[in-house]
Amino acid sequence: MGDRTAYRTCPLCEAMCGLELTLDDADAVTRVRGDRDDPFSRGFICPKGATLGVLDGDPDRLAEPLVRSSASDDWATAGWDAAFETVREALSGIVARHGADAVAVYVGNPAAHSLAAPLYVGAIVKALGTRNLFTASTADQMPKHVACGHMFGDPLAIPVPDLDRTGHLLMLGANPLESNGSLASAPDFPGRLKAIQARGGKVVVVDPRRTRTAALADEHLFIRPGTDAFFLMALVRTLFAEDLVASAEHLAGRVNGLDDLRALAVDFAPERVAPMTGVPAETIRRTARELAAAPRAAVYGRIGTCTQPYGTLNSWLVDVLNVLTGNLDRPGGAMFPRPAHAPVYRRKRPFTTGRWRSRVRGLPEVNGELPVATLADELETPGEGQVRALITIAGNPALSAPNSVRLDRALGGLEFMVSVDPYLNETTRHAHVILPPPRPAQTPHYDVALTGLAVRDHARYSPPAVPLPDGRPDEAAILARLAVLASGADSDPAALDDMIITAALARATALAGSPVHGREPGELRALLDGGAPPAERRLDLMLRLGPYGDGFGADPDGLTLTRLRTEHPHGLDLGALKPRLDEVLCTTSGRVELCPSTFAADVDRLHRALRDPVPAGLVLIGRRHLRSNNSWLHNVPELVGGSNTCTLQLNPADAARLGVAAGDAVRVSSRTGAVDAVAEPTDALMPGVVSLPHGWGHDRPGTRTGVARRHAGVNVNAVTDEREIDPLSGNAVLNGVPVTVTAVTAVTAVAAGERTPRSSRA
Ligand SMILES: Nc1nc2c(c(=O)[nH]1)N[C@H]1C(S)=C(S)[C@@H](COP(=O)(O)OP(=O)(O)OC[C@H]3O[C@@H](n4cnc5c(=O)[nH]c(N)nc54)[C@H](O)[C@@H]3O)O[C@H]1N2
Ligand SMILES: Nc1nc2c(c(=O)[nH]1)N[C@H]1C(S)=C(S)[C@@H](COP(=O)(O)OP(=O)(O)OC[C@H]3O[C@@H](n4cnc5c(=O)[nH]c(N)nc54)[C@H](O)[C@@H]3O)O[C@H]1N2
Ligand code: SF4
Ligand SMILES: [Mo]
Repeated sequence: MGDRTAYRTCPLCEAMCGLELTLDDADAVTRVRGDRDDPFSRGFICPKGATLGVLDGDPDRLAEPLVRSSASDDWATAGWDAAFETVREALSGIVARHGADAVAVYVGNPAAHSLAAPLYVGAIVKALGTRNLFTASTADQMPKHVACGHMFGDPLAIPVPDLDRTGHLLMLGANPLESNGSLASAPDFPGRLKAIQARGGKVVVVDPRRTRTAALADEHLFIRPGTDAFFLMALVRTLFAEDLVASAEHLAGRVNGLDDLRALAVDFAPERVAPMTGVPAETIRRTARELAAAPRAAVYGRIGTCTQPYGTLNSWLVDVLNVLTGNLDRPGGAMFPRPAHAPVYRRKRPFTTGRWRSRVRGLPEVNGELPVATLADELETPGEGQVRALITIAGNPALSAPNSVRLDRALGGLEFMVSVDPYLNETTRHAHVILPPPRPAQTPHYDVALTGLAVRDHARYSPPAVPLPDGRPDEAAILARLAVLASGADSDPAALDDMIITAALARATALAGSPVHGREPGELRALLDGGAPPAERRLDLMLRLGPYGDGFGADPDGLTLTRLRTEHPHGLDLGALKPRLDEVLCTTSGRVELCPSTFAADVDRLHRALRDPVPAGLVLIGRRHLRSNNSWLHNVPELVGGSNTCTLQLNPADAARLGVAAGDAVRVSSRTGAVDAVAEPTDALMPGVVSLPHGWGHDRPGTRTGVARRHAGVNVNAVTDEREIDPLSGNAVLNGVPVTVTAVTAVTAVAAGERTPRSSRA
């Protein structure tokens, strides 16, 4: 037969590059290249995507379900039916004894890169009836959802910088040269930044570390971790004070709260915030002036601005600046993508949070979930409503959550845990049943979650490149079956999809403004591709009701899944971002809320902090490396080693003061714990700031990831603090963590760099 080619969207990061896979006779992926005909990524690929074949063929990837007997703690492989039956029995028993909230769900990052999870996780949670949903979002972007929820009415309406047309980009807390971008999907982010410069534009990076992105930028401002809100407030205040607020015509009459905002910002003079932020007052003023003067500018804040005590204020102020400079919803500014699968008509409900609260700490629900920072509390604290069972889907909270050492311990105390995950790793070792999804090459792909954040509208569907063996469920089927058994039923999972499709059609036909308003749901149902797998049928439905869809025949030239698959195997370009504020706005007032009262009240914390002395002492920040991805690519030999090392970076002045040199072992301690790592002095770090990457610490017993174990590194989340959160979003504080650093002689855990630490003090 020989080699064959298949096209597939890369599922590893938010850039969503199109890949060209070469497969051999045995269906192994032998080569991965960037797909040059992909209209979105145009052939771009990074070292991670290039090793997708190695990941796909990883011998440690689980091929069958594993079931652990509580008595012996030994794992045994099991058939799918038997494994699901074990799950059903355990969950139904726990729900019967302790109620619905006794079962919690944790959903991790790869879920956002799949077709299956966005389609079925909601059904699982609904079937369980639990209020205990936790996701990686509260260790990531939840502040942005809260900010957009209050400002625009929709927590998913997140404006992205129009990278390809902007002339000025002010970027805070993002390092796309390593991360490839986040909440702004842009293959070849580095190339797009260089293009801004080539057009004569300017890129400004605000970061406590001189990252590769900062080095590429025209200007880099060091900022003390956790103080962006003061800096952003001072920019807002400068725009008002110097009469630089744009009277953008397209926003006239569409914005509330301008006067409240002006009054709120008065106290944040650049001179006042300079000692706190470390950014000189004159630099703050100039930054504001340049932002205002640029004909097309965008402000973009990412994880460095979210995972800190003022995460929501930061996320809000970023878009406040986009509004004040007239750049919201205009080309070259900050714009709302228009994904092909998301209907533009919908019922509008005002955004609220706190519809329920977490049992132990009383933290408000946000977006239907509770903060991962309180998951351990819910597992450990006895009493009615205590979590006794956990379903994890594509998550590794035993490494990724704040104070994950505590969480790791708490996972060990669960009555029952089931994990949908391809690996037996730090988290899933606590499970009683592991249900592994198939290889990426066997998995269909469409980016439900991420196309809404792309800097260019497009749609792309990848069919599985390799068929599944008979009886082997794909991830959608695994999750559908979990949803069905979570409801206590024993029915066919296909019935679940039918129910969801029926409900969606009923809603769409009833809603004025929908392309199928007034039609007969049964008639539309019959038009869906009956031969397609259930997840694909649902995707077809979404595309047909979407803004480019065929509206079930209303627009014969419109999009269907069949058309996308057969006519656009490399993906369909849907053009540059388009102004669409009217389509997304759904606040009660029908306007952009520039100064929501919840945010204004939270500004009190900034006032209080400004009255206190500027905190002294070292603070810890994170770090991402290009050839890594959170906790789960360290089993790919091609990606570990080299620059991808788990070292503690610190400023040479701090190193000298502490008496440590490059290669020395240091201990990083905080309220929650301590880790030992190898010191790497570098003036890329601002004085007073130290940095460790996350996702390491693969030395725990009972895992089956051989390569990762040999490159274990240490887990930074042993020293992050689950008590510290952004109160409005519940988001974890993972940056700006107060730590002490000391030189050590005996090393308990060696960093992933493979260099043996030598001691500085005998
Ligand atoms: N200190 C610190 N902590 C952090 C961060 C930080 O910057 N600093 N970053 C935070 C951020 S942004 C995030 S998103 C979280 C990530 O936190 P998590 O999502 O909890 O962790 P990941 O490391 O992404 O683990 C992903 C898991 O999914 C599994 N997996 C991979 N592919 C698939 C698949 O196709 N299907 C299924 N079912 N499973 C799959 C992997 O084996 C792994 O177990 O970490 C957070 N934690
Ligand atoms: N190679 C690689 N790519 C990834 C990932 C990965 O682990 N590795 N993870 C993926 C995930 S889950 C996500 S969410 C994205 C994240 O994508 P990005 O947001 O681009 O992530 P980082 O590279 O961590 O960049 C955050 C930057 O914030 C800086 N920072 C820390 N504290 C502060 C602060 O208080 N203020 C300011 N202004 N800056 C601060 C850090 O120094 C860092 O440079 O990346 C994704 N892509
Ligand atoms: S940039 Fe992201 S999406 Fe593109 S190839 Fe690399 S890992 Fe995959
Ligand atoms: Mo993330």
